[in-house]
Amino acid sequence: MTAAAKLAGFALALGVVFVAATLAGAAVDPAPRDDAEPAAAHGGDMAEDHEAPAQPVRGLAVSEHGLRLDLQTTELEPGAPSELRFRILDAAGAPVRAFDVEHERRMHLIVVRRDMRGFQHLHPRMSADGTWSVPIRLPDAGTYRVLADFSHDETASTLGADLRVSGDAQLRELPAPATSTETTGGLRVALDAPPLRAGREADLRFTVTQDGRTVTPEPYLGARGHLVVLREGDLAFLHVHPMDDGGATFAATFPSPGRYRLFLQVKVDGDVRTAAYTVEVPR
Ligand SMILES: [Cu+2]
Repeated sequence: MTAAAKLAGFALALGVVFVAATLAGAAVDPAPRDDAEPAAAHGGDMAEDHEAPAQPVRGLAVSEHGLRLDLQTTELEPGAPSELRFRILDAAGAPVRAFDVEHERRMHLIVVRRDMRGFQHLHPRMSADGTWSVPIRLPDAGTYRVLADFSHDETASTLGADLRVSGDAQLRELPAPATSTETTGGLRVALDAPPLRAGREADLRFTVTQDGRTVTPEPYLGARGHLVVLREGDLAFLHVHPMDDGGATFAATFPSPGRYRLFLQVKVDGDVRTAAYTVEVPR
């Protein structure tokens, strides 16, 4: 993302806070706020130069912006050390080899089973012919979503395709919503968020503690953490902005009511740990 886009996102977040504060100040009782359309907060001239409303979700299509994800590895054996290979093809079918750096990398790859178990965030390497590859091992059978998140010619894309791991899949329910979770290595990560509402941008703040003491995560991918948000049902990928407030805070707009799974990754003592949460956006 460009600095200008980050600033625009931040300016919009300030705008939303301002509008919400104005509504709260004007309200004699809570009813006017409940009746306010979500669009009101994003209305006006401010929203026009902001990218989020135009593309609220990504990752549902194998092709967009004239680019196509050509997943060359579509089936794996459970538990076997393997390699995942893919290319991004342009409209003429030629491999794209020029990518912009976003969050310190040219390619971010998310692999997760359809029930949102087994989350992995990988950084593949590209060979001279435009083929990306990364070692991978998927222990459990099932259908997985592969999301390639990248930017080409300053246009961000997230393309998705399915990958099968052979065997009988033991699909599981999404864990119940929670605001605190434990990672490997004994970290506790608390999620602090305002009441969520479809179509409204919300700041999601994460606080990391270890043995009751607050831990400041090390820089990871250009921020104090990296957040991936996926929607239950279609695994739509939400675009979130890290906020430059010195902590692990992200601005996210949940496009529709329903449940979402948040995967926060923080680096502590040189290790990247993942904290996952289910959140529910009410109807
Ligand atoms: Cu990444």
